Amino acid sequence: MAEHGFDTLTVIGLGYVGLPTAAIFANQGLDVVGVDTNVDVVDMINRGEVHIVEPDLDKIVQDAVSKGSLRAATVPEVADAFIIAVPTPFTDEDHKPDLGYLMAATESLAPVLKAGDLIIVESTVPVGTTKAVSVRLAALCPELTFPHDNDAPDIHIAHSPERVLPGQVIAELTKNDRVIGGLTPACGARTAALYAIAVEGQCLLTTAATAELVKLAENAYRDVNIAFANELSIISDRLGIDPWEAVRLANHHPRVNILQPGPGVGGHCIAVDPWFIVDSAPDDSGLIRAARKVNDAKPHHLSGQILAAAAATASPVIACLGLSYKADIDDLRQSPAITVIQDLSQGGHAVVAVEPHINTLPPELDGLDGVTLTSLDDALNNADIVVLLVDHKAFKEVHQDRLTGKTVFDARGIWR
Ligand code: SAJ
Repeated sequence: MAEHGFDTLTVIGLGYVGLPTAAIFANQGLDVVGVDTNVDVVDMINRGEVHIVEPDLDKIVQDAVSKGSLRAATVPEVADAFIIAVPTPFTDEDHKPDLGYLMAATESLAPVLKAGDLIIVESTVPVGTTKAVSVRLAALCPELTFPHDNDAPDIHIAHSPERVLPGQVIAELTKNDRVIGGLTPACGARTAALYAIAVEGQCLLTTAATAELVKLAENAYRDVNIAFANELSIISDRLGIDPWEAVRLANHHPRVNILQPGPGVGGHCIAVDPWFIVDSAPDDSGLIRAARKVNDAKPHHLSGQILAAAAATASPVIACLGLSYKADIDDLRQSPAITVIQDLSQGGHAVVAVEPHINTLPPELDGLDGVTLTSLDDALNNADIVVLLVDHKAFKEVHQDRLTGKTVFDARGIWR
């Protein structure tokens, strides 16, 4: 056994957090198995390929697979430590946390657990979930003791939320400080020992419940601040003021740092996690709920403006540039761009969508009346109205001459 106490690691969930985490530990000399229920993903990774657009990820995965220190499988294997990094979405109807993937991942560990193992929940979860993981495993593994009711348990369990920013995951995985909440202090210390193998940032120890709230608070903080910028932009529209200029000038104040208005907030984190706080304390979370509503309403505000312009043009072709939830990635989850296009299609308009990072329309848009996916060139040649929804690099480089004579909505403020 290596001096730090870990030879083998199993990472459950090979998404944008789990896969780079697995590769980074494998490149530090651990024998790592990555687990995913998607067989195509498992096969790709075992060929040394990746299924996610993320700078440098392909290289570190290829390195680890070719060295033999990383392989993928569909079920967990025996290991010294387990990291759970599966999605924790919300239910569409009432914004309740959906812990189905997390509990399935938890239960999948029961057949392989042995005394001395460490389990780390990296998925973002409502307060109390890490303890619930321990309680569930205790029910499934009566021969082992667990930390929710034992100070010297056979199994250590902690929450250490991921904090990486898509687009710069590899650097942030190693450099960011980590909050580590053990169910007992020993659980926290053991978790810090594991991360110390690969993380240069500080490991900050606390309780599991505090770590759970810290992660939710980080994303709710950002959501509230983006909501402020988005509300300011709606006010600016009404007053005929350029919101990006107003934000830029306000930010010259030494204690003001307003975020950027945009078409709304997307992604599987900031648009989701604040609801976990609202769900835990519905009567005390008015500001957090209001911010979610402002950001969810923003794409409809934008589509209302576009529909008004379209009504003044005979049979307009509307080009929508960008489908992903933010720049230079291929992730379309909760993307405000999709909502805008759905609204425009419902308004009966022809929409040509451009997204350099995908080849086919996503299910939410596929089959919608008048919506097609095309190239940037084609869209700019044929459109009467051009809507910039994502500040992808390729769109920043569009020459202003290409927009002459067209009605332009720049929802990211990059063509001003
Ligand atoms: N956005 C704006 N204006 C801004 C900043 C962002 O409209 O000034 C929009 C983006 O376009 C996007 C959305 O907000 O639609 C979210 O993007 P983001 O870049 O703010 O965040 P994510 O969702 O990609 O990643 C966040 C990060 N959290 C924080 O910055 C507090 C990341 O560190 C977390 O690890 C990640 O959530 C997560 O997985 O929880």
